[in-house]
Amino acid sequence: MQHIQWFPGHMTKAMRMMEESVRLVDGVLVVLDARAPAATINKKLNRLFGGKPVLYILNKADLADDKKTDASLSAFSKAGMAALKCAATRQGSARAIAARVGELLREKFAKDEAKGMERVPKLMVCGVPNTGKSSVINALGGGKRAATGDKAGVTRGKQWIRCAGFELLDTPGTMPPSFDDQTLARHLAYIGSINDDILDMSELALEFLREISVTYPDFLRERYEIEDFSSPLAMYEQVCRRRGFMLRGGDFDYERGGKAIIDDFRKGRLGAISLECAADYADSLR
Ligand SMILES: Nc1nc2c(ncn2[C@@H]2O[C@H](COP(=O)(O)OP(=O)(O)OP(=O)(O)O)[C@@H](O)[C@H]2O)c(=O)[nH]1
Ligand SMILES: [Mg+2]
Repeated sequence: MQHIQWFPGHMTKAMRMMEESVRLVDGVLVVLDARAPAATINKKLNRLFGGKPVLYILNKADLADDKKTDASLSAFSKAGMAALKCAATRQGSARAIAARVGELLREKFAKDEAKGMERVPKLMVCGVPNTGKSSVINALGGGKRAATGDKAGVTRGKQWIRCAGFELLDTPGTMPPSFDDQTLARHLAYIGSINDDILDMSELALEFLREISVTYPDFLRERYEIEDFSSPLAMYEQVCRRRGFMLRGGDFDYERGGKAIIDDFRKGRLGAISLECAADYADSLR
């Protein structure tokens, strides 16, 4: 099985930049993927925040299994970590985030106001690649302020974005330097947080089918008409058959099949799927 490891040089630089920038902000927004809240927590980053208030945003909730998202929120709450779910690309997310940020910073800003200081809150927005950091900023800023894209590594340098209620610092996605847990590493690969160029998509698709056939078999039955769940390869070949991914001579086109499976998941075409629940990783959220 492929061992997933990805920590390009620009991430070391980005971590250093965040460590320096955190002193300039009032709080931090950590954008997680609601489908993989444990995989998208970078505990190395948590240590950089130096006691500043942190709000965890379980983004892409529209693609996730809502029951599991709610169970994850309970786990965060139990761990004493402020968290909310949202879909940054949908209407209404900005208001919910702004309200929670207001609560989180209330004390600090009440003190400042008492001293006659009036200013807008400064927030650093961070998280692993592709979780929707720039999309959260665009939601809060009301317009396309920051570049977004459906692959890992769209944002490179840091960028301050001024909007009505906040000053926001967009940062490049950063990864933990090593993945102790390869199950979580694969979850990062499924959601597009790891550069696809370093991944073996066929192997990834096999692993994905192995997992999802246990947690959401009905979705596989519905979309690909899979009936034989005896092995990941049998499922894989049924996907190729169903989607017409065949080569001349009657061989399966595994390459196209693998990409299609992962892409169907990323776009939510299989259904609302969560890969894990934060409650199952309660001891390793911070
Ligand atoms: N369905 C759905 N898609 C989203 C949501 N938020 C962001 N996206 C999409 O996810 C992709 C990544 O979003 P970005 O905002 O670029 O993510 P990022 O975290 O800034 O990514 P990097 O800068 O590469 O680290 C884009 O295609 C967005 O349109 C969401 O809540 N729901
Ligand atoms: Mg970005």
